[in-house]
Amino acid sequence: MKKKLALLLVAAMTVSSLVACGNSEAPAEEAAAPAEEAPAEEEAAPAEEAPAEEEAAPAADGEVVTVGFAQVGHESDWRAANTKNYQDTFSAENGYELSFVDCDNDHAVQIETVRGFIEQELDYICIAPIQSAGWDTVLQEAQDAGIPVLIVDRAVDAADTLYTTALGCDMVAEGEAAGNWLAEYLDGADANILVIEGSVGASATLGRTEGFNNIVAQNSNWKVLDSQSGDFTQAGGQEVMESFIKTYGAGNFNVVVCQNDNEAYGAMDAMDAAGITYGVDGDVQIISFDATHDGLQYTLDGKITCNVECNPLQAGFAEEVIKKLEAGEEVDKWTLVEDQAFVAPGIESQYAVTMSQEVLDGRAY
Ligand code: GYE
Repeated sequence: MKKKLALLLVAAMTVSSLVACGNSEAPAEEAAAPAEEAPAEEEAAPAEEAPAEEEAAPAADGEVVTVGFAQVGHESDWRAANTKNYQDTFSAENGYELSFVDCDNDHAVQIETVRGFIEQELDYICIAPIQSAGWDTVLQEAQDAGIPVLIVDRAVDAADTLYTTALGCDMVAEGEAAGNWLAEYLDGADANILVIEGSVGASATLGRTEGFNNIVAQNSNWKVLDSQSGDFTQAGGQEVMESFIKTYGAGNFNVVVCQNDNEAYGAMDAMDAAGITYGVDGDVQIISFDATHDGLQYTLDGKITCNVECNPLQAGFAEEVIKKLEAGEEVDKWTLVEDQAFVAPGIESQYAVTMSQEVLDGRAY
């Protein structure tokens, strides 16, 4: 069932508008042609490096397994680590042909990308959904074509009968972890909170917002003054924070929740420019999500007081599912990628690990 010829054709085609680089928001192309990108050719594996053992090969028959990955985009450090992890895992050396497409945060492009994968009759399709809504039709198409679909990182609203498996972090639990830590830290003190949300309609945004709001509801002296999307980017975080500062004024808020590290960097720049102090010794406590290496450096430095992890190294989970399917085994409908929260040095928390240089040194992304 492996479509080698189709793959060769795919390899010859490149839709350059989708080979995104830099942080510019490319205008949405009308969802025209299916968006294929040439599978990343591994720097030709040296001949002497023969594949280790037969049973290590993912395909039972020794054939290359073709995998399409419709990735969200390149909005954050988290995303870059996630992309690299997929490219490293689904490599030629490991017996895969990966068709990777950066969908540049455009839902229509992502749908057409999946349609392209279906047309190419790839063996497996991984989708990191930009938004959770709007998936029923194309998932049905994949199912009709008999191609297993893995929903990765973010979730979809569609019935779980429309895809094979889903994997990722529990975003609601992440939001609740942030809220629980804040309640413990403030110990009854008032909170005037500004929230910089992630991309509109993304399950990561919806879940973190819902989870945090669950804890807000338990604290009558907490007030969420405003909640706006920073699109998971540094520029977005900075822009939203600048407008918050204009609207609410320094001194009128003491907590800023950024739904990812890149937004936190932008928010810190905006507060620096406005002369607002933040961090454990400042007037404003910053909560962030992702806990990437740089985000955790800021946590170690006491600038981001609490950073809730979401582990981007998820490709191994996807590969495990694919290996099981190749072997004709049953797979779980849902795989949880576990995470934990981190707090600045000097803070003890039942909800989070106190940051240290050692923790930072062990961070691979
Ligand atoms: O938090 C953010 C990225 O879906 C969990 O997407 C992911 C989020 C992550 O852009 O940095």
